[in-house]
Amino acid sequence: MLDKARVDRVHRQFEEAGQGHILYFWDSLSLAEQESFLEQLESIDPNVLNSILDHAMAASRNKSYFNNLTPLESESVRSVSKATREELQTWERLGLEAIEHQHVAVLLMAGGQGTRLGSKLPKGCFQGLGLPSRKTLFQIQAERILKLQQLATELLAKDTGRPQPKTIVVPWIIMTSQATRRVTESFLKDNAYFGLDPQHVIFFDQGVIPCFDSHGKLLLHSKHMLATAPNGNGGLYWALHKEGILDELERRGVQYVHSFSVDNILTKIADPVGIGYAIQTQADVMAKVVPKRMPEEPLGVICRLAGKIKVVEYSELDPSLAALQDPQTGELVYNAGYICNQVCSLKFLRRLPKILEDREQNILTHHVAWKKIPFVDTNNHHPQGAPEHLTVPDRPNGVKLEMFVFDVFPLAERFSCLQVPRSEEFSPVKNARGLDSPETARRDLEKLHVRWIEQAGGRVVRGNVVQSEERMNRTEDNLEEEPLGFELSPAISLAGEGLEWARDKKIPATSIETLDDVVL
Ligand code: UD2
Repeated sequence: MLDKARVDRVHRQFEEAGQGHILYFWDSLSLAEQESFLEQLESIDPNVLNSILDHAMAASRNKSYFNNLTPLESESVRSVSKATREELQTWERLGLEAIEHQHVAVLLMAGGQGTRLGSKLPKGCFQGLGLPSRKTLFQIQAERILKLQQLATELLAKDTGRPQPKTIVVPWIIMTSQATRRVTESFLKDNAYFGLDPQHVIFFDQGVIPCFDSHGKLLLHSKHMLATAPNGNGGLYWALHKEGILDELERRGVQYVHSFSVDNILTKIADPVGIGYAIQTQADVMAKVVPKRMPEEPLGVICRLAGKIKVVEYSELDPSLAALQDPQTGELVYNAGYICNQVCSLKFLRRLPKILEDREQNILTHHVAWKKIPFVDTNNHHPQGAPEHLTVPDRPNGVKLEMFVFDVFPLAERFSCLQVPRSEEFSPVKNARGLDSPETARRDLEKLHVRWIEQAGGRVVRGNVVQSEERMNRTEDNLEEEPLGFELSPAISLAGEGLEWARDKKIPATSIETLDDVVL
């Protein structure tokens, strides 16, 4: 029997907040259902939720801030391709030293549902990338971390003159959501973490937030459960604190956290150059950017709002601003395309929960995403009636509220920005076909690997035909029908290093896992 006063309190709270409809089925629920529903409701303050929704709706309608938006001035963006060799070496050295001292952790944001790809699995486990190696995004990332640890350990041996120093660890922190946790964890476990030590693979869950219908009413997912959704990748900061991850990182001596999205096949994980640049600029946050390919490209743009750093998400940027061109260069004015890849100092991450707690600051205003949200329609049910029927809408019927990972950037005391070559660092898997799809990601990875071989003085051949990068560019349109099938495992090379063996050699266009695969 549930405590009546407790039940009454919760019921009253929701009714007074105008959300009493969610209790429509209450009397028909079993005791266990009532108990679990009550627990869910007690974890929520409906007044706070209403006000989050109101703020988010008001913010989504407010376009006046566009008048005060200015592009990020070019002096504020350093470019890897324009940096001198000395600068690159300095940044790389600083980054490698931080990794050697185990000051670096990597954080994968893997709480998103990846619906655009048309797969129910978390993106990291998606089997349809079609790479010659048949690897998934999770496997590629794990193998890159493994290789990085190996390279850093070798470097430490060289630096200290000790042949067998301790193994350098780069902890892999994985943020999941209710939607992705179970499958992600068991996928990695079933695959023995692709060689990584599970002690250093740390999972934590971001929060969820209830969904609303178009009239601001909470939606039910069942008779005794609210419909909820992950609270956006900006849920990261609060969850890092609440789940004890910041303490764990501190305990491990971590000072810099490289965070990135799950779907970019070219992510340079814990890239020493990027980390070194963040260290040299003493940045709380260092974000990587690429010039946007076209106004509609789905990248946030880093710009300034009344002088402060601001990232405007692609879905929110006024199309006329997105299309503005510099008449002299023909380049887009809002061109600093955010690629969901940043290094944050642990000090900054530690400061955030306190700031975020202070609601007055209203920093992480939620963003509104209209979605098709399955729901139990109280209008079509008798409260005591048959088991519920989930209505699956065929058009957006409600809103999910999301926080964005970059909305804390204005809180950084020092912010820096590094423009990176797209061909080396950015090719996301977003859609099932066309742009930003498995085909384009596969092609971009192949092109990069062919280029590495060529830079090392070798040639990739299929049959007797040389597959130079130049040729691949020429035949870009045919690549979909005719994949080359060339791929280098991270175990062979992480960023083009260690390929001296390829000099003056013809390398077969296959997946190369070990040097035994190459008949030299
Ligand atoms: C993200 C960026 C966009 C651009 C683009 C590049 C945000 C808000 N937008 O847009 O500006 O950089 O990527 O590809 O970052 N995720 C979670 N929990 C959530 C939602 C998302 O962990 O609740 C993860 C998701 O698994 C992915 C990353 O965050 O790894 C980005 O999410 P997305 O793929 O939905 O974002 P997208 O492509 O709209």
